[in-house]
Amino acid sequence: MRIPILEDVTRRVFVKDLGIIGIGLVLGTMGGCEDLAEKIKHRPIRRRLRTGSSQVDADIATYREAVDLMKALPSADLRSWLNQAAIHGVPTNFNFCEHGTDHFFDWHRAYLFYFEKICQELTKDRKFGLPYWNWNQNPDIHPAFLDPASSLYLARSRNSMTGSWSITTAALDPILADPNFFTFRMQLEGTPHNNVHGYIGGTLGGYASARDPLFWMHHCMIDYCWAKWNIELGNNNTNDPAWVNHQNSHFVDANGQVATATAGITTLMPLISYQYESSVIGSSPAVEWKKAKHDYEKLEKKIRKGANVRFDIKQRIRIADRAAVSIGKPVSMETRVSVSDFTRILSLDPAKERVFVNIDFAQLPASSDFAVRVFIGLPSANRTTPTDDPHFAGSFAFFGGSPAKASLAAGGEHKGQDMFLVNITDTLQRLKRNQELKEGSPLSVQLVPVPFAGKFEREDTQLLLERIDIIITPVIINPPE
Ligand SMILES: [Cu+2]
Repeated sequence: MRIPILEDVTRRVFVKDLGIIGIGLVLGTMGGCEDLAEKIKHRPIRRRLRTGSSQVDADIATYREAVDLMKALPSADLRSWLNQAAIHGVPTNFNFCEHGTDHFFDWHRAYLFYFEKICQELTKDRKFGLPYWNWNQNPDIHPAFLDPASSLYLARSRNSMTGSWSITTAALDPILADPNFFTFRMQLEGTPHNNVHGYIGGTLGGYASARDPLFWMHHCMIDYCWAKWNIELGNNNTNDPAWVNHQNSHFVDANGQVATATAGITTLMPLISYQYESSVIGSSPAVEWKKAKHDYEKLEKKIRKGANVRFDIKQRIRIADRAAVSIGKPVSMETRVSVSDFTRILSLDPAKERVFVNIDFAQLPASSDFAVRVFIGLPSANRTTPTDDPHFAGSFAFFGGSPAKASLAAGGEHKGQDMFLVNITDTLQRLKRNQELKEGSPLSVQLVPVPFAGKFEREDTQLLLERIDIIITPVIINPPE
């Protein structure tokens, strides 16, 4: 059955703005233009990984078959399992992936898109969509990935994101509620993304993580977080031409040819080439994706347009400069904030401005078997201080070590994220209500490294700080639909 109006809309819109090559690329096949609307309407569904669903069971079976087929390809075939993983990284280094940059989302979306196309081609199942691992709702790794006899298995340190390192609703809600594309990315990458890599551990915790079949389900969840934030929650991506036109490369298409995708084109992929089965993330409910022609048209237009979003810093207050601290014990840094700055921080309107601690590292630590918890105004904070303490603001973790920034500049190698944001707006409001923050007294920030396993792999690991600032950013108000 044809939907002539939808077809006209999609043809007009995409041909005009992205070019016919663009549509073919996003669909993964050129085919006849007449098929466009049908292909879009029946695009593959990426379902939430879970037990008890025959559709998900079928997706897992197809995925296992695809992994087997990729593992059986000759090493000269760029679609082989190890070649696919090598695009992301090899055991000694990250290769081409984007971490810690504004292209973290779009690079990984294109990487998943082409990987999914390879799976479809090898299994001849054009309807296959990668399932995603919603670690917030289904913290246990799906049993299909735990059977040592299965090609979906790889040794990992842990089999579940439960317990004190779970990806909680309390941690996710403020991140998903951040309408700024740039600060949203930094927090989603630094907190849930890095924590899952590091806590699950094994190969998934390091450079070669894409060799673990579960990597693709973890990154599909990161991609769904971006899609939920953008499409379900109505936030806008930046329309900065430098971002939109950025060319992501080093991918391999279904036929084994080298392929690319601009950041702009990736923003449309969930509307054209696949769709998500919606699910709950934190307090954000599952919602039905818009299917009616009028709604689809509006949505597509909005996503394509983006918004004039930048990472604006209205004010920066220095807390610490270059320093080396051991992960073995917590650090507390305090700064004397001028009365006017203090008044400003305490009286700002959280609906209009946000306050973050911005932690910038000169170099990533040599080990990453821990997360760093951030507290405000609690110099005695330590490993045992609970995360429901009123002074707790948030946490972040590291994914992959890195050479020093100077050598990166010289060699241009890729690396892990080294700049982190922790939103302290609510913590400051809470401490203000409790009358714990007083003008004229120092403002202190604590960094508390806490090992995932109860003890550190290497107690002597150093954190090399470049600087720590408190920054104030304007809240972006999304225009009403
Ligand atoms: Cu990752």
